[in-house]
Amino acid sequence: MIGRVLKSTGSWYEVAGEDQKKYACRVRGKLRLEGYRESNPIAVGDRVNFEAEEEASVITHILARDNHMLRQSVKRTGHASVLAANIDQVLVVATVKQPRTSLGFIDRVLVSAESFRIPQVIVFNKRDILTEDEQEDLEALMTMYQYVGCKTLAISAQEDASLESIEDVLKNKVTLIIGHSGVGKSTLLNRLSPDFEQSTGAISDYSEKGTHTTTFAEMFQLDATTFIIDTPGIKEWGLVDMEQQEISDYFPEMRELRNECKFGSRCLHINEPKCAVKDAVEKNQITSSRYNSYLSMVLGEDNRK
Ligand SMILES: Nc1nc2c(ncn2[C@@H]2O[C@H](COP(=O)(O)OP(=O)(O)O)[C@@H](O)[C@H]2O)c(=O)[nH]1
Ligand SMILES: [Mg+2]
Ligand SMILES: [Zn+2]
Repeated sequence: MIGRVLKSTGSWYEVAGEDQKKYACRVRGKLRLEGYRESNPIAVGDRVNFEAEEEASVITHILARDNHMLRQSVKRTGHASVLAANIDQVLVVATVKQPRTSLGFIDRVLVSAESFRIPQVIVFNKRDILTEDEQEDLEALMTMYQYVGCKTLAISAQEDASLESIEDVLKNKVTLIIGHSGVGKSTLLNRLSPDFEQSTGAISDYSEKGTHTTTFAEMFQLDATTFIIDTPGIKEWGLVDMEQQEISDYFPEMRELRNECKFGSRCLHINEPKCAVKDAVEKNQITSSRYNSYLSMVLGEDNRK
């Protein structure tokens, strides 16, 4: 039978079969997927062939992926791992406060997704706790991200009577949710489908700090064609295997301009002469916030916050 991997704990996989039933699966021997070095490189979202059995079903093949999202495993020295496969969009859950999500973090996730050609959405949660000034700041932020082609929403997962705006965004898609702990991912999941019963609260936030808790992504099904992948425990986001020269390709507002730079695709837009990107920053056509994020990525500073 063909199924979709909902959860992986390393040795067991939870698979949703075509028959809408869930199966606990093991892997027999070593599975390989073309283009990947790891043996048993099964990720959440993978489509697999499996032999359905009462007790222990067995995954026999991993089907070719449409796409995948990589993340850096552990610290700088660690290698990259596949966070999820076959996703339609990445949804960043961010907050202006409690906790504040840095724009650097948001931009690094957007750049990663863009490098895998996966569309992005930003949802700013906890709008209920913002002062009027903070609401204005948030609107400016949303305008900035809309300008670079990102869909943005402001919600209160806790207080909004209806979450229709976000339900529309999720409908009929597989969505990978990324955000720091404490921004309200589990609260949102519980609101979207109360059967999920994800534990929420700030406590897990603190117990996770300082320890290398492994991140296990998990896929939840909202209806027959709507899936959400939650990724608990993400504290930082690093770019994986990206050449300095290619980073501006993943900033949509810079991508178009780079042909106009004197040094063309070799321009890093730092201090080269006749740089169209720097000109655009000076004219405020590219915001200094995005440009600073870009610089910190190219210079490799601060890449992991
Ligand atoms: N004020 C407010 N608090 C929220 C909202 N959404 C979540 N929270 C609270 O923020 C804390 C962290 O939420 P949780 O869903 O566990 O975040 P997660 O770590 O991203 O899964 C909890 O105490 C929630 O009750 C919201 O929209 N407004
Ligand atoms: Mg959570
Ligand atoms: Zn340039």
